[in-house]
Amino acid sequence: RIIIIGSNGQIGTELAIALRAKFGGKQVITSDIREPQVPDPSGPFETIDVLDKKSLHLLFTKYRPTQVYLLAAMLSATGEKYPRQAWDLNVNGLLNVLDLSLEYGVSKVFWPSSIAVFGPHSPKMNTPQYTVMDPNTVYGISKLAGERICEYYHGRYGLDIRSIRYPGIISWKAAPGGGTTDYAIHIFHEALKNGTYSCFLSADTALPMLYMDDAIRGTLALMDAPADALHIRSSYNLTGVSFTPAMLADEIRNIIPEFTITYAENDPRQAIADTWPNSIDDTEAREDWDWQPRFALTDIAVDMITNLKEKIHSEDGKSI
Ligand code: VAH
Repeated sequence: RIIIIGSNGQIGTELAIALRAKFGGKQVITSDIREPQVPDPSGPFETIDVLDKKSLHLLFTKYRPTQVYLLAAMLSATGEKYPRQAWDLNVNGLLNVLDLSLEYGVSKVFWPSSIAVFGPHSPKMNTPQYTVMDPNTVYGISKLAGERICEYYHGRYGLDIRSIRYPGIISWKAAPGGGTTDYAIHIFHEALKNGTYSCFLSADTALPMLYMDDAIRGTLALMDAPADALHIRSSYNLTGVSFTPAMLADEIRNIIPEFTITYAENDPRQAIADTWPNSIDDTEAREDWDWQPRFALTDIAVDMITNLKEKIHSEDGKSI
């Protein structure tokens, strides 16, 4: 059985869908700090606080998982508002899950890191797997610490923990939660509803991004890879495509010609984005487990608008 901790989040929601499709609903236990807005009757859900080790113990005893996916975290922008809570959730939540995974003999664990582990002195273009890393957000610091902890638990205790440094993830099924890259999601909602978007990052802020379909496929490919093929036990660089808000606006205008964009000044998320890479070198993922992105920027824009149009239409019941 598989347990997903943090299954209500942007990535957790879609990992649950993919893992239930692959292994069967009842084999995948979803869990989060509160009930999901839309329950999924195909499999069990448990309310869990990953910082409450006692209740986590009960969860592992009840289901005796063979795999655990830990997606519970506080992202970059929210983490700067609540730094101690972000450190506590992102680091102690991980330690709780690693300790229990060892205790219960879990065969594989997945934990997401982020390109936020790079900082102002990391190379900006084609940032390599190994380089200077001086993150200056609590989120980035906690993810860098988490990577060191994962590599330690693998090296010292033999825990088969696998990790990906996700870039900004773009999706339409579940809302993102407090990220700096979330402009690339909000822009589609605003384009469809209001025909205009006030972007909190500047027009030329290039960031590495990944479409959710690619992120899920890549995550499952990593988890399916033979252990001896994996040479990285901190966290794998991974990316799909890099673009700026101006480039994304152009793509949207190709589909919605009347779309306009404006740029807000002095948003705190600009200072965070300015410390992150413009693009990522994911050679090791390509070599070790055949990673290959499929969604280019045009594909992302088409897929987002097609699906969001449908979603907004079915939710509002009115044509747009
Ligand atoms: C964030 N979406 O913006 C996350 C991600 C690289 C960005 O870590 O915080």
